[in-house]
Amino acid sequence: MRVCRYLCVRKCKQKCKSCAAAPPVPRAWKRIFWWLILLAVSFSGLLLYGLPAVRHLETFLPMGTCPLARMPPLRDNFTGLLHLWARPEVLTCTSWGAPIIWDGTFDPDVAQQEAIQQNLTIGLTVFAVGRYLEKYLARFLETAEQHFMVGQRVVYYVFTERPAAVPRLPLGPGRRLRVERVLRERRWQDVSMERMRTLHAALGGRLGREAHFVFCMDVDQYFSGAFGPETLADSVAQLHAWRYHWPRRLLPYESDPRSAAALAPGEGDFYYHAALFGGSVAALRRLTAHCARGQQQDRARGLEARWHDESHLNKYFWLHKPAKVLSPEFCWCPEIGRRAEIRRPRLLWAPKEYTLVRD
Ligand code: UD2
Repeated sequence: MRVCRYLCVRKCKQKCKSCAAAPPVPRAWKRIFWWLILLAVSFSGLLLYGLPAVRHLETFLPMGTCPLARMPPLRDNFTGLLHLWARPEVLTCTSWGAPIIWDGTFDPDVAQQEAIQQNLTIGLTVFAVGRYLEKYLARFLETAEQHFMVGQRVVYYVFTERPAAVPRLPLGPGRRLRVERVLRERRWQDVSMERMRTLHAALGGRLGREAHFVFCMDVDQYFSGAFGPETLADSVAQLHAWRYHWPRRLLPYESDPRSAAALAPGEGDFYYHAALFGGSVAALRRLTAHCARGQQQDRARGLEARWHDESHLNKYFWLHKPAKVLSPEFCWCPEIGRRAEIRRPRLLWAPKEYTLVRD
């Protein structure tokens, strides 16, 4: 009625008498109008600030508990005694008895001494093909100098199609950089998958002769904390930062039974991240041979696994269980936001800029 009177004064002026009888603006419309405003505000709020909060709910999905934590202490070749009970809020061992390494479960000094005593050389391989080189390589290597196996003998292997463009950084004592030329594949998927075949050949050559243990990493990341010999083992897999709380049936394994990477329903232990895996030279030779062969088989059948080399890696680790699993603290994505269980991230994903680096 008030609206009507207002309109009446402004528009009708002379016709005020008829206004008194005019029907009121329907209340339902007003309510719908305010609901729409509220919805629009909440939706944009959710998009801007809310999604990490919604994602945070997944931390309430339990990861399970480690039965070994209640049994006689587990020993590790590098870390000595493992304190699996030190992190009761997360899963610290696998069902096949391998440790899942979280901050607080190991003594980094013991690992450091053990590696020095064994007089090890540790390899770190990284591919920087096309625009990935300028965009990520310098930071990856600079931060590796600060945090990767500090105090150990390290040999970096950079694989690229443009060796001359690799930045020559000052390296610490006992550390060197080797650059290996590779052909540039046309599609980024092929660059990613071809790594398995190239690594297999390199491990059978100079890299395999020089190093005792090797880590293979994506270049679009950077170190942010100590990544030391506590991570070493015969075969090492990395829990995927975006998937470590998800129930198994939601994990993005390859499901096409025609693919060599396929896992049947009910198969799979965790979802492992291909941005970081490692192990002894012999174990990595087996892993890379398996994945390269699987990719080749798929190609011959006109198939490509859902997550390329990562799908084949997940199949391999289902068939051949890793001896050590690294918690997401060892390869964390800052976009996920803060999580109490991620105490000290050691390697961080750089922001993905696919439109910039992919053709
Ligand atoms: C995911 C996985 C990656 C692999 C890929 C397969 C992450 C952080 N990584 O990576 O391990 O399984 O999916 O789909 O989720 N590269 C080049 N030049 C190229 C393309 C790739 O050098 O043109 C190298 C580089 O080291 C890069 C890696 O291959 O970091 C993986 O490629 P990506 O980072 O583009 O793939 P992404 O992020 O989807």
